[in-house]
Amino acid sequence: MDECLFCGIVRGEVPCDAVYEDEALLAFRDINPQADRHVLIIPKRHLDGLCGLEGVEDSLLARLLRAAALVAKKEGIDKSGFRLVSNCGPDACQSVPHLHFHVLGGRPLSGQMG
Ligand code: DGP
Repeated sequence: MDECLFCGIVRGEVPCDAVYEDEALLAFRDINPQADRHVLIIPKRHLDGLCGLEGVEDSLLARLLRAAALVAKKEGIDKSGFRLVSNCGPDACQSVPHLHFHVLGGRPLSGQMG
């Protein structure tokens, strides 16, 4: 997946403002923030999205979810609250086909989900 934007970020070819990294995951600020705090969490390995998880080890998926709480704490929004979103496919406006979770917070968010 050489042409994948987020794979380019993982390889360091595309700059990012990283907030957390380990051997499996990278978290960095969204280039177009939709909230005061808006961080993307991605697996370093390319996965297309939520519908491409067949055969993916559960431990990686658990790490992604745990990283959301870690990032929220680092961003100082674990107590005030945050939202975790993963857009999947065209109706959800997924624009980058590399699995990612949005961590959004830092202000009261809309009660509307769609
Ligand atoms: P989605 O629409 O759910 O696929 O979210 C993709 C997000 O990726 C979108 O909120 C904007 C963000 N994004 C796109 N290009 C870049 C980039 O080059 N750098 C960073 N940091 N974020 C990007």
